[in-house]
Amino acid sequence: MNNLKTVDPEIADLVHQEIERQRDKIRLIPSENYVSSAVLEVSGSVLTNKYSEGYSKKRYYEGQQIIDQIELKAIRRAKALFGSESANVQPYSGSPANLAVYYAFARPGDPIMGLALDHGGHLTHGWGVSITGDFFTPVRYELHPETHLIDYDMVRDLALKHRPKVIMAGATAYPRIIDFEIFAQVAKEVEAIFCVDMAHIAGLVAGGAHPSPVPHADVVTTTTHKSLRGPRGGMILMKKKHRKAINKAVFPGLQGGPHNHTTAGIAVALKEASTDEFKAYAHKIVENAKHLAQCLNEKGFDLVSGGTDNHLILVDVTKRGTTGKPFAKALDKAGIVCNYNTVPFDPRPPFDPSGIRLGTPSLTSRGMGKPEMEKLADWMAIVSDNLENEDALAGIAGEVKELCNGFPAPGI
Ligand code: DSN
Repeated sequence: MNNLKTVDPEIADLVHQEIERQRDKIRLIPSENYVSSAVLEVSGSVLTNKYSEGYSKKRYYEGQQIIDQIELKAIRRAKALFGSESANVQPYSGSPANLAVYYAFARPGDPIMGLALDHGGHLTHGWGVSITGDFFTPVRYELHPETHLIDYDMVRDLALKHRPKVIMAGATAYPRIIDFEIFAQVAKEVEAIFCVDMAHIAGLVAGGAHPSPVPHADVVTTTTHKSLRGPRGGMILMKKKHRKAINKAVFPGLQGGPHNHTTAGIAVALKEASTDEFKAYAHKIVENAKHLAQCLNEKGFDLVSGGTDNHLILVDVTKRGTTGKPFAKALDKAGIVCNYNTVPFDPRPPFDPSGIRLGTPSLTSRGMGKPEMEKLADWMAIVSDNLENEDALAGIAGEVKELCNGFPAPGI
């Protein structure tokens, strides 16, 4: 970054510090990853200089000879990788992608249905502080109080009662496989559009490590930067019959010009995700998550639903005499980065909830495996017994850094 160093040494220094942070810590936030050097290069390329409102061959500005080819390649690769009939690669991220779906199929005040945020859903699945819960009428299904699995009876009952225009499946903090077939049946019964937000699991779906929602859903939204390991961006896959409505909702409905440097980054990530190497990566993410879950169980941690089927683990830490926030902060000091998170039916407030949320996409990108999951569980147990012991936390941070040295991160 020699040019950056010359022009703006302060920002250059901060970027360098972030590189070191990402290099020296174990990153367990399940929505984060390390993109490849190829994705980084194209994301910082001259493609950022071009405006291209519209879609390929139907743009509002001239000079699209190259951009059209890039966007069409991204679309073709998305369709091929996920087996979808159509794709829109322009959403700026997951939230605009979800908003585009509601805008395409519902009018203000119409009911839309999604998993409650405090049960693992996302803000844009109709939570009150989001435009999606404010401009539409949210109907929220929850998890079953005993199993902590999605309460599919509740989904059906609420759908029959409220007749939502859109039924959203997908989650940000749900460690189990979602039964897309049941959702599709319910949506059919009430004539709703069935949308799956697969942002968290897109990489697992691409690699065949999680059932695909594409055959079941009318529309599938996703971010491109989580387990899919692409740049910060969004994508919508859909049945051909919904292409016109979705494209119109994305542009001109919600957005202006697409971020072409991101579109190219998505194209590159989709190419990478169609390799056998990526398939192995996707399966390894799940294997690591299951092993980490088992090791944490053995250390006496209380896991929501008892374990995991995907990339994510939700831990209720209250039985270890702490709460989510102080534990997450102590872990960070020990070089292990996660986020505090509510657990289902959490009696505690979201700013200091009962749990933490862990995920394995990033550490798997570094090539870590079972022995490292065992070490990680050991460290987490020690941290939980030494929340305020700065020396112990600093000692673990040193060991974590040493371990990380042996597992270089992509792009760094
Ligand atoms: N912020 C993302 C996550 O961490 O799950 C969801 O968009």
